[in-house]
Amino acid sequence: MKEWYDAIHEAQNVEKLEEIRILVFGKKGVLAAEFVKMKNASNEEKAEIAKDLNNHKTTLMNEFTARKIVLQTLELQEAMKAESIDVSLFSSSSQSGALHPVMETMDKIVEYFNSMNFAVKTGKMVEDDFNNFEALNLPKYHPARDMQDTFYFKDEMLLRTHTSPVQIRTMMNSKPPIRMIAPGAVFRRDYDITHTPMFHQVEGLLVDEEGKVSFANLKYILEDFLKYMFGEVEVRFRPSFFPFTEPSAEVDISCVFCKGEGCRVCSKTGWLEVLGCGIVDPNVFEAVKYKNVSGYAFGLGVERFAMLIHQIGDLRSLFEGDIKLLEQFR
Ligand code: 2NL
Repeated sequence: MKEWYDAIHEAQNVEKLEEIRILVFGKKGVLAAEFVKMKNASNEEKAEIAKDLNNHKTTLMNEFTARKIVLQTLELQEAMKAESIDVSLFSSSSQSGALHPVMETMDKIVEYFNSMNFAVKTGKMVEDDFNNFEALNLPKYHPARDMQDTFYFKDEMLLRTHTSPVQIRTMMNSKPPIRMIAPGAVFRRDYDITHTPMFHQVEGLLVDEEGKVSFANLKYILEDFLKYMFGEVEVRFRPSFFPFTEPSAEVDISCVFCKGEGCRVCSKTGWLEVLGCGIVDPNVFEAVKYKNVSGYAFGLGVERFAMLIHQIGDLRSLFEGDIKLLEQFR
């Protein structure tokens, strides 16, 4: 039995120890064989042998248990050493993101109007008919309300087609004067080279006592704003029409690509349209129950600004999430 005791004591790993356990304590093992041999002995001898064998069995079992704990502990330590992570090693560099050019452009626009004391207001993207259309002098059966142009839900709810509902809600909830911008996502059923079903707008609104707000005030701030955004460009105002302003104008800058020489982007005109604006129509003030006030308003598409600032040719590339494009705007 001494040799088996030594074998257990010197086993080098748990696997080897298990082999020895089967050889010693197993059904066909060494101890079992000794107990079988005992059958042939006399009764007195049997008692003597059995006592002796049981003593050996206990000694071997104790050693087996002790050795198993030692080996398991050692193997666990080995495994922990092998699997541990060396935090002092250099890691592979992780990629960092960047602000999307549309958001960067929006931030710059907001920054300008903030510096001019315009409050930034946001609202809900799901709007109702009154705030998106009715209050903006877009009555029932106006073509802009067409199912073809607007995403409708049931119960006359819709995805806002412009951020104007934010200004309407602000006027409904607070007294004049108002000096605000409304940046955010808007939705129209349109998809081609120059239109996406979702895009971003910044609209502005200024309201004060009747006679205090002029087209000249509007012209001054928009010219200053466009020079802040595009550098030294020419700015021109063209008469136009919007249901919510009267008079209305569209604003052009000299083409940032050809400096007004005439190119593909400006269709050889030398000018790029960037803004719509005007003096708030009295029907809008009537809808929000404002009396004896005057105001100006304007609206612009942020994607168009981003494209002109960064010389991006196709509007749709702003919506594809292409890393190669986005990495250029770190
Ligand atoms: C454009 C033109 C414009 C407005 C938006 C507005 C809002 C209220 C009252 C009056 Cl609450 N007007 N917004 C006015 C003129 C033009 O946007 O071309 N946007 C991309």
